[in-house]
Amino acid sequence: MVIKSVELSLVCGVTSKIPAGTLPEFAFAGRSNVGKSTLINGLMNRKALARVSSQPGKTQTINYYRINEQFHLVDLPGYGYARANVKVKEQWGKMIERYLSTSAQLRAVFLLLDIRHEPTGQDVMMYDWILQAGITPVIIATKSDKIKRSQLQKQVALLRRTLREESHVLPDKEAGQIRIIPWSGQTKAGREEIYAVLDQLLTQGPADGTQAAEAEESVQGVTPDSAAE
Ligand SMILES: Nc1nc2c(ncn2[C@@H]2O[C@H](COP(=O)(O)OP(=O)(O)OP(=O)(O)O)[C@@H](O)[C@H]2O)c(=O)[nH]1
Ligand SMILES: [Mg+2]
Repeated sequence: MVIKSVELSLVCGVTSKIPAGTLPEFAFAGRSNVGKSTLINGLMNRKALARVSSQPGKTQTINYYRINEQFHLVDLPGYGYARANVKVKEQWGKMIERYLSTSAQLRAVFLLLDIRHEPTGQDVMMYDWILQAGITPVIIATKSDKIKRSQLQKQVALLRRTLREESHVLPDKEAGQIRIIPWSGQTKAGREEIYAVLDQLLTQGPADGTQAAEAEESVQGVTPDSAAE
């Protein structure tokens, strides 16, 4: 994938209507501070178009970035921000649910998990929401530069195992196929693999059950065996 143009095309507030849109969308979900905005900047080759902050809870709107006049990367607000009040948390849940259920152009959701930590209950809940919406979830294991290379395989296995064991929705037969791509915002390791997923889903047309299943088989994710390479 070659990035020719990027622009922030739309900012959607908590209470606003989710726009219908015409371009394919790829959304980025995950805990506050997990690195969603950093990943979007990395994919766009921009240092700071998406706001990055050491303060959690920075992105509290749904931000649409238009790439190559061809598709949107959608930065979703992070969850698990302890200092957010109850009302904000409630609004957040409604907004994400509304986005997942009404966005006709959504091709995949990248769920970001910190490679260093076991996924939380909220992470698993988010994973289940994505599955229930009939959308392909792709796990991005962020901050891979913060662990030793020798720990990579073990941590990827921990993420996979927790999702498999804790998910209430994941069908058994698919449990071994959870696609996990380690990524570093510092070294950009993993970027080509993420571009390959985007390319693949863009050429496939709108996601329905069958196409998602085919994508699952044909896109190479990191399996426990290949993670150590
Ligand atoms: N070392 C390292 N730091 C990262 C990486 N990704 C993000 N960070 C840092 O983690 C912090 C949070 O990153 P953001 O991209 O703002 O996280 P976010 O998920 O968008 O957070 P919210 O907008 O609050 O939901 C920043 O200090 C980033 O520099 C990574 O891959 N490696
Ligand atoms: Mg952000």
